[in-house]
Amino acid sequence: MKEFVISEAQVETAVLVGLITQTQDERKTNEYLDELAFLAETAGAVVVKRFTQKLPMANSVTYVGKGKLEEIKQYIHDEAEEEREIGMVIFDDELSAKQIRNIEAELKVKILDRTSLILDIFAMRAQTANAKTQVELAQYKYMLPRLQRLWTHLERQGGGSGSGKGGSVGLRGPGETQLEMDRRIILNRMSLLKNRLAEIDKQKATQRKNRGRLIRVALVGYTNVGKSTMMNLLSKSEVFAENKLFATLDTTVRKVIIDNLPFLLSDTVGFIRKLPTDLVDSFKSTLDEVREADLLLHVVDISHPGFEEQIEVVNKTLADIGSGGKPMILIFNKIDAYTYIKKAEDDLTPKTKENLTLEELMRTWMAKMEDSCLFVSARERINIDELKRVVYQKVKELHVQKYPYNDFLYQDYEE
Ligand SMILES: Nc1nc2c(ncn2[C@@H]2O[C@H](COP(=O)(O)OP(=O)(O)OP(=O)(O)O)[C@@H](O)[C@H]2O)c(=O)[nH]1
Ligand SMILES: [Mg+2]
Repeated sequence: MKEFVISEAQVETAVLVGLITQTQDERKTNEYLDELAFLAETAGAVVVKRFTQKLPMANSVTYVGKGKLEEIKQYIHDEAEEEREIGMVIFDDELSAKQIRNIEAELKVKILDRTSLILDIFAMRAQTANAKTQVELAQYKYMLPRLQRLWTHLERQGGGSGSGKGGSVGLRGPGETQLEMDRRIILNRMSLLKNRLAEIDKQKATQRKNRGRLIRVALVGYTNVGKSTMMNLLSKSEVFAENKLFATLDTTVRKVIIDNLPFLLSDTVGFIRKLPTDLVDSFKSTLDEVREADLLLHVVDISHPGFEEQIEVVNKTLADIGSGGKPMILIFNKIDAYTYIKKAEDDLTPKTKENLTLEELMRTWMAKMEDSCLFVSARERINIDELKRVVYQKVKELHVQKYPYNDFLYQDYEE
């Protein structure tokens, strides 16, 4: 039964590469690379080194400049000398087929970009038929424009004559045939997957219709902010929550009752920056729950230094899927973990956001959002009664608007 014994899991080592550009300063790049490292860890890799380069924009041939690529190559070589193998190099932005091909030829290790890394995690996390089908479709979507690269690779192994530009001319004929075949196989598979998803969509739509006249509330937010923890807290259910990115991939719906008011609450996939719209599209049926919700609970991790940008990313993604104008309550979670840098009394330079106390931050946001924002800790159960009260009020309001003749639920609450 040897094959069933999982051997000492082999940890893959990874190197990260990011750019500092006109639109992305050094602080931002470092934050993005922190997130990329977290993604890599979630996928099971260990990050051993980061490379950054200042460029006006990404180099269309090799992403980084020639010198930087040489530096990375040298590093991989030196590590190999020390018997430390670098398993992969991960780039923070989506790479084109051409870039991947050129970089791979130079570095000779596995090349990943942010998108393929996220897809890898999605594939690892997918549990339900729905999630699995969506991930597979997204993987093919990613692969299709990069097919040529796979083919070139095969041809190289097959010992195609010549190298570089000279070789590719003579190889054009068989290459295109092979490429066409691969393309057709993939396109067929994609249409099969799309049909399957349409079928699942239909089932889900029927399920949703049968749910009756209840207000639908959806938890949304950046990945790892605590949506599932909050779902568990409100619905007393057991949804998988973990300190990893994309712990949740499919949508869970629970009937929740606060006092005597029942409503439906859904927990769904978290959002992340630099996620290609194509990928978001693949999650259409998962996100239908958000699209059809009456109220959004937008959960924010206030202990994360980049939480304001995360709010923007979520709002933008919501607008992209056509859910921009929905009633929303902003829930700042993890207040137990909030930290700030205290300024010295005699320091007269203006306070930056790193210097704000939780109270100051709360005041700023409350002024901006009026009564639709809250500060809680789902894990430490701070302010949860307040959360329930606010959600109750809002759901009740929406319920009376939407189902005016169906207000029997509130009998106990008639004053
Ligand atoms: N300190 C602190 N940690 C929290 C709090 N709420 C959740 N967490 C932790 O944050 C991590 C992520 O929580 P999840 O509930 O899985 O987050 P999620 O938003 O569902 O994440 P994805 O499904 O991966 O997008 C877990 O380790 C939780 O224990 C909180 O109020 N305070
Ligand atoms: Mg979750």
